[in-house]
Amino acid sequence: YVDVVTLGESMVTFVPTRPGRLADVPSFDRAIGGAESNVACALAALGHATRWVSRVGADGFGDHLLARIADHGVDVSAVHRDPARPTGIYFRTGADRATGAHEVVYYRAGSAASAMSVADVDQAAVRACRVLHLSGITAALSPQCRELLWHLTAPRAGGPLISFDVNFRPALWPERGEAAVLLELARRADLVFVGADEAEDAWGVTGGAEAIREALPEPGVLVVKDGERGATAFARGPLEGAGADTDTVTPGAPEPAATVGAVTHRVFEPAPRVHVVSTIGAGDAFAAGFLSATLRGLPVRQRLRYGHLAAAAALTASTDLAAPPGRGHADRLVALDAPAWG
Ligand code: KDG
Repeated sequence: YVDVVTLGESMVTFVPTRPGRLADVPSFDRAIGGAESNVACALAALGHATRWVSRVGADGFGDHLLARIADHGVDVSAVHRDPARPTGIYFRTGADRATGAHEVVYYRAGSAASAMSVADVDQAAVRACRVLHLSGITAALSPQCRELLWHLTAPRAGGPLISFDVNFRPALWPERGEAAVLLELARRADLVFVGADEAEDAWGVTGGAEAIREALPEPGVLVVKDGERGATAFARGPLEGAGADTDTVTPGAPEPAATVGAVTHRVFEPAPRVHVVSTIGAGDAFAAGFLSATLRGLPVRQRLRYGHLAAAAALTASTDLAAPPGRGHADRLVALDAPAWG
């Protein structure tokens, strides 16, 4: 039994040794990427027992991923090796100075992880935890991966809390169709992370956090991230730790039937200002920080602050995965009052 299980594809990541376009750069450094294993590694660094469930090829890149992720203290014993399919890889540039954008090229079609399925994944290994963290990337990998997500998020009584990061990756949805799938998966989760930009790109929802909550009233906790501005959490009570430092919301629109009578708390927490080196991996770090504070029963505002601190560590590193601040240090920072926050 562990605190958190994350499930999803990881890839060996190649990052150029110098700035420039993929067309021009002469050489690459090898690193690791994969949204869900990034979350697992950051949670392990924050002191939680964590397992990552996936498939990798029976190749050198699979060996590398398993060894590096295990080095972070994550249990990889439920990862299956596939002798017939390769480990996914991807290449990306650093952030473009003018636009902040990255060039990203995936080589993952037909990968070992894209063959994850209900039959292949050890269901006991996935469910023996307090939180199961999933993301929308898996839904884009293959029909059987999507089926696996439907299975894991099916209406349930008991079992782990389901955490879902929408993680809309347009390059993985060439035939579109993401809107309905990602919305339905988010509706089935207990805790959802979504960027305001993602909600607009995937669902056409504009109007910020309130509009997203209206489109997505089901999850007990919804976190809307608004880049450098900050993040808003909506938490429907009674929620452990949702206590005194939240603002009670009386929504303009009536609450849906399932939540009539329940109080919704809304908390906005500005993000600290940092010098951004690369945004890749920041969302994963944020999810890990928020989940860590949730597991510890901290108030919602401190969960957001933990998310921001972990994200700040990722934003100031060039790799997808960066070590979050140590727990003792982070505990002191999240307990500080203004002006440190906002
Ligand atoms: O969130 C960071 C991830 O996007 C990166 O590590 C690679 O998992 C990845 C993906 O599918 O884009």
